[in-house]
Amino acid sequence: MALHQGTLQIFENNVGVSDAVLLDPVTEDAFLDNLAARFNKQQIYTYIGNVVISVNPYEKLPLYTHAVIEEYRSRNIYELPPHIYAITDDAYRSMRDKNLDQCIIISGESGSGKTEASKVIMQYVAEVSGKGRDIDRVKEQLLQSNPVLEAFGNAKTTRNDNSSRFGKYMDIEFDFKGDPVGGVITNSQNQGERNFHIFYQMLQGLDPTALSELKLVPGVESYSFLNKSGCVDVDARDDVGDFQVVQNGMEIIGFSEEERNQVLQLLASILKLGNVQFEDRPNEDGTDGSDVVNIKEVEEVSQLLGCSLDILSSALNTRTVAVRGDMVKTDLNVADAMYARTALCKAIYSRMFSWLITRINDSIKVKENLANRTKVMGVLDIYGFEVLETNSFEQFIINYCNEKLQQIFIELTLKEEQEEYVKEGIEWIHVDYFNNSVICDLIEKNNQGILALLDEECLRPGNTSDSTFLEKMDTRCASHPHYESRKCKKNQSDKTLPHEAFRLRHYAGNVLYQVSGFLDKNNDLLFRDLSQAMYQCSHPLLKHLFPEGRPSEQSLKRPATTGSQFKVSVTELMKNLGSKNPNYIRCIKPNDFKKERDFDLEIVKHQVRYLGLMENVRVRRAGYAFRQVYPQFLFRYKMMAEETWPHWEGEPREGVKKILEAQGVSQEEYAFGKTKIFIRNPRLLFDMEERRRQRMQDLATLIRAQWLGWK
Ligand code: AOV
Ligand code: MG
Repeated sequence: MALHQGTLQIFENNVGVSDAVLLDPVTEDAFLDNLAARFNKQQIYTYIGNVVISVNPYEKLPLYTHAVIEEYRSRNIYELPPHIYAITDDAYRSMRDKNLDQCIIISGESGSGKTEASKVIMQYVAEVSGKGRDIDRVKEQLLQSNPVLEAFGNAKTTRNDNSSRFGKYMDIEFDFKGDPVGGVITNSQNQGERNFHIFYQMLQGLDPTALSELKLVPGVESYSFLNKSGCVDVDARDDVGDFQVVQNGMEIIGFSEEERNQVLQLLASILKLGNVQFEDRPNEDGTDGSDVVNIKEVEEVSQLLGCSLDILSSALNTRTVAVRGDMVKTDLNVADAMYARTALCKAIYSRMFSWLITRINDSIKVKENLANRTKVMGVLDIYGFEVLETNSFEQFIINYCNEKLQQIFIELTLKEEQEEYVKEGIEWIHVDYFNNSVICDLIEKNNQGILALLDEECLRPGNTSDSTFLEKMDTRCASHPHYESRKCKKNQSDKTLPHEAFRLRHYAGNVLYQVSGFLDKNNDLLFRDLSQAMYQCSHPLLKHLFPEGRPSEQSLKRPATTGSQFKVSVTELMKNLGSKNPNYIRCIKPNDFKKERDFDLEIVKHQVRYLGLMENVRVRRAGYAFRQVYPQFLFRYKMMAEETWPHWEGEPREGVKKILEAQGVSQEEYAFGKTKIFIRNPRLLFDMEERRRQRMQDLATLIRAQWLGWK
C-alpha cells in the first residue's frame, strides 16, 4: 500500500492534516497539536502513511453506522477521512484480489481502545463480505466468540472497566470469493486474576434455584475473590443482560448445555475455594501445620467436583515429597496452604480458559474440504506496554512482547518502504533508526538473556530466591547498556534505583521491575497432590484439564516455566505476523479519567513517545514524504502549467513533469518512479496547494467574466 492516503482529504476537510507524514515542520509538538486539533473536532483517526492512529473518544460517535460502512466500502483509501474501515477495506481487498494474507496489529496502552478497534474490524468484514446460510453461520459464530471470551478473559482494572487480561490473535479465514469460512483464535498467557466479568455475571444472572444447585449464595460480597477490589458494580455494566448474551453466545458457538453447566460448576468451585480459610496447627515435632476452618465449603466443592472430601482436604493442607526415594507426606503451614489453594484456583481457571478457546476453535475451524484454499486476515489485540506504580513479572512479560512487536514493526515498515522504492526504480536512501533488537536480546537470548537466567535460577537445586536471581543478573548483565541495577558499578551513584529491583531501558522508556515474586511466578508450580486430586474427580471437564494428575504419569518431568512458554508463543506469533502483510492501528488514550472531550497533552505525549510514533513518521519521511500515481497528480494540478491545462494528451508522467517544472523548484525535490511521482518535502505540496487554490479562483473569475461578456 502506498503512502498517499488522506492526501485529498488533507486539503479538503481542514482539520489539521490527516496524514502526519505531511506535517511541516515535523516536530513532536506539531504532531501533538495536530492530534489535539483533530480530536477536538471529533476526528479521532489520523494516518502516518498507512498506519492508523486512533484516539479513544470515550463517547459514542456516529462513525460506525451502516451508512458509513457503505461509504468506505471499495473506495480508495485517500478519498475519505482516515478510518479503521479504510485500512480494513484495503487489507480485505488486497487479500481477496491479490491473494496476500494480511494481519492487522493493534497496539496501545490499557484502555486506549484496542479491543473496540478489533470489534470495528470484525463488524466491517462481516458487513462487506458475502451472504448466505453457511457464511452467515460462520460470521455469527465468529462474532459471538467476542462476548464469550470477554466474559472469561476480561476484568475491571483501575485503568479499564473492560480490560483484556489475555493477548488475543484471531485469524479469520476466507474462501477465494472473500467470504469468511472459519477462524482460529490463539491466546497468550492469562494472568489468572480473580475478578473476571463472568463471576459477577453468574452471581447476578442465575436464578436462586440455579445458584443453590451450584451451592452458591446470592451476592458478590459473599466471595472473598470478588469483594476485595472494593468495586463491585462496574458502571454501565449490565451483569444480568451480559450473562444472557454469554450463555446465548456459547449456545450459538455450539457448547452443549452439559458443557455450559460444567463450566458453571468450575466457576462456583473457584469462588468457594477462595473462601476456604486455614488456621495454624502446631505439630508435636515443632513444625507448623494447618487446618481448614470452614470445612463445609470444601465439602460442597468436593460434591460439585465429584471427589472425596478426604482427598481434597488433604491435598489442601499437605504435600507429598520424595525423601531419599520414599514418598513422605508433610504438612503445609497456613501461608503455604493459602498459596497452594490460590495456585489451584488459578490453574483451574486458566486451563478452563484455554479449553474454551480450543472448544471455540473446534466450532469455527474451516471445514476439511476448504482447508487448503483459504486466505487469511489476522487481527492481533494484545496488551500494550505497561508501566505501573510497581512493576513485576507480569509487566516484564507484557513489555517483552511489546518490545518484539516494535521490532517487527520497524523491520516491516522499513522493508515495505524499501520494496516500494525498488519497485518504482528509485534509489533507496539509508534510514537511521533505533534498532531495539539489543533489548530483545537482553531479554530472550538463549543461555544469556534474562529469561534464561531466570529459568536457571528456578531449576537450580539449592537455596535460590528472587535475590539470588538479581545477583546473577547483576553480574551477567552489568555491562549491558540497557540494564541497570543498584549493584552495578555504573549505577552506584543513582539514588533512584532501589535495592531488590532492576531497571530496563525499553525502547518505550525506562521501567523499574521489582524482583520480588519473579521465581514463583515463573515456576508457576502446582503441587502434585492437587493435580492428582483434580484428576481423581468424576467431573469430566476437570479431569480432562489435569492430565498430569494421572497416577501413571510418573515421569515427573518439570513443566515448562511461564517465561519459556511465553517466549515460545511470542516467537511463533512473530513468525506468523512476519509471513503476512501487516497493517497497523496504534491506539492512544487521551486522559486517565475515561472522560470524553478531554485531551491531556502530557498523557498523549508520553504514549506518542513510547509507541515510537515520531520514529515512524521519520522513517516514512526519510526519503520522500509523499507519493502519488501520475494520473491522479496530473488531475489535481493540471491547471498549474500552461501545457497541461485544460487537457493533457500525452503520457501522464510527462504531464506531471511539465507541472513540476512550471513550479520552478529544484529537481532534487522530486523523483520519477515507474508509476508514481515522489516528493521529498511536503512543503512543496502545501505551496502547490495554495497556488492551486488561487489559480482556481482566478479561473473562476475568468470564466465568470467570459460568461458575462458573452451575454
Ligand atoms: P483496550 O483493549 O485498549 O484496553 P478497550 O478497547 O477495552 O481498551 O477500550 C476501553 C473503553 O474505551 C471501552 O470500553 C469504551 O468505553 C471506550 N472506547 C474505546 N474505543 C472507543 C470508540 N472507538 N468509541 C467509543 N468508545 C470507545 V486493555 O484490554 O485494558 O489494554 O488490557
Ligand atoms: Mg482490550
